[in-house]
Amino acid sequence: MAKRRNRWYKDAVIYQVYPRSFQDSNGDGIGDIPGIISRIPYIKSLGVDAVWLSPIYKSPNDDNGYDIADYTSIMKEFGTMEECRAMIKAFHEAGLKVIMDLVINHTSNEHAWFEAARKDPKSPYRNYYFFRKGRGKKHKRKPNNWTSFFGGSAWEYNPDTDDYYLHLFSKKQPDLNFGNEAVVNEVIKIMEYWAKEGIDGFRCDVFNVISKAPYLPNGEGHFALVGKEHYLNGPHVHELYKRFNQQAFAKYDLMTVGEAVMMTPDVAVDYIKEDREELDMLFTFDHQDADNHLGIKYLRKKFNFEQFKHSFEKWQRSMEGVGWTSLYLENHDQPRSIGRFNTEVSKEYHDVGCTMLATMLFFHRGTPYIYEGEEIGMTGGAFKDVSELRDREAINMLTYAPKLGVPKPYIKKSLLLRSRDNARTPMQWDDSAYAGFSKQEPWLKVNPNYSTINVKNNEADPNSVLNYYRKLIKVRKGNETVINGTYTRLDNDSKSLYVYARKYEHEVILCIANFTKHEQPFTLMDEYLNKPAKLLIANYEREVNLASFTLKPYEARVYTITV
Ligand code: ISL
Ligand code: CA
Repeated sequence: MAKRRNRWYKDAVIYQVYPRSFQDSNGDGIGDIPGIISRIPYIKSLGVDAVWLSPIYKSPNDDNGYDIADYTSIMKEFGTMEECRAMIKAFHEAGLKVIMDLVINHTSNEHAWFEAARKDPKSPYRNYYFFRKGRGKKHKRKPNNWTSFFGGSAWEYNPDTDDYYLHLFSKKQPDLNFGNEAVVNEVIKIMEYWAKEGIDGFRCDVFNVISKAPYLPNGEGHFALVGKEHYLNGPHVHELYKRFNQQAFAKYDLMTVGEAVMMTPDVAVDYIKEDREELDMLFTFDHQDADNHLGIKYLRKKFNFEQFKHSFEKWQRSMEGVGWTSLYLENHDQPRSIGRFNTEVSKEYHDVGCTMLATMLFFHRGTPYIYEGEEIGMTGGAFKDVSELRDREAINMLTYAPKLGVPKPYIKKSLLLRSRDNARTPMQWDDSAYAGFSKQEPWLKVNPNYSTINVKNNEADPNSVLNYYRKLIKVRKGNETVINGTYTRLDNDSKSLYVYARKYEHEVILCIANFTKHEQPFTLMDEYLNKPAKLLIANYEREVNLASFTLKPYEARVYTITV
């Protein structure tokens, strides 16, 4: 069995690029590969080790590339395969690894497999998907009661063969049938294809929903994600990832991070325990749910600080001695973090809010991910009307949420505040028109605050959020305690502070973060009193007496203590 031993990602920081919104090179308002290439020096300057690119494959863009029409060619708006090769080469020459998005739960309905399957019940591709006759005498009822992540039934009628096909996401994203050996082999071929193109890893999209219970039984309940108990961590999922690991991930030395939908630590262990040889780490969501009900981001609730801290504590402790994990606050699906998690978008507290959150995140155990624009404190909230939104999920929610009894004005407000487009607005490079992202009006509105929040301004200011990130990344690099240390939460359920310690041999890293805009007293735990302590990093430049001091608004301070 091929075994991989170079676990470089444990000492790495990874930068996520959302290609559509990163840099347009040819003035069509859409980010592209030449645009990404032109910004490699910037990415390199952050001190990160790798990039994760959201999908760049051929796609009709119903879900911005998460609907793939051909896994081995490039979306025409983004460029060509040759340009893609040049990009991979350029990243490697800059010493950066490249992680590609692997979206295999579903293809686009414009994928050749689906086009063949849809038309002809005898097609060899028919069983690549889930086609089922409708229920009832006249076959008019959907094959089962499952609902889609994007709202509504998970079944779409196919007039060509008078039946339905399953789609857990949009109706343009039919689910692949991993019960079919041919599908498994096709997918392994795709992994091999990209491995041979020289990439260094995969971010596995919704990796834990790919194995469905045989016969697709009805699900329980009727609100959101009806049917989930029949596909979340489904019957053959471990077998599948073991095979992917043997035949691709380990064989080609690929790092993997699985996007884990509704994951719990006890289930996670089986995927990421090193001797299981399945995945390297997971993206989990618990901390994202501290300001919503039922894990649904549009059902707003007031930020629950204790829940937020508890989710970090829970995952940190349960993965200790078990397997690796990832750390993130933002990605292309989540609202921007500044303005969330008790921070605020205001002149006074924007920068400290951003740097506090980054500091708090970075000293946990795991690989930190930074989402494009997070490092300059880009904000959401640019949209004034839902007509400005482009995301398929948001558009669908407008129709489906009211059907589930969520009032329309409520869902509209939620979408303005939280829709995924909030994180997808064009990257703010400078204060020229369209933020230096494009010469033309971009596919999605630029946040008007680009005239102040942009890379150029951040570069010019030694105390900017951007320059703080650079410092933070450097400080974390090679730190054995950050990589290996145990985790203990030490804030006694404080309503204002998050305090935790990491311990490795005789070193403790103590991270103290004030999640409020008010001054807060801090007293050092007895066990660390009078021990040699050294400041590692802080987002206010000042000296304090660690034994007892008052934290400034959103202040974060990290110390190394010898014990
Ligand atoms: O963002 C969400 C809710 O608002 C999630 O439900 C999200 O859809 C889920 O985490 C899966 O996300 C991934 O797969 C989707 C794609 O739309 C997302 O962009 C991707 O990150 C389907 O491929
Ligand atoms: Ca372009």
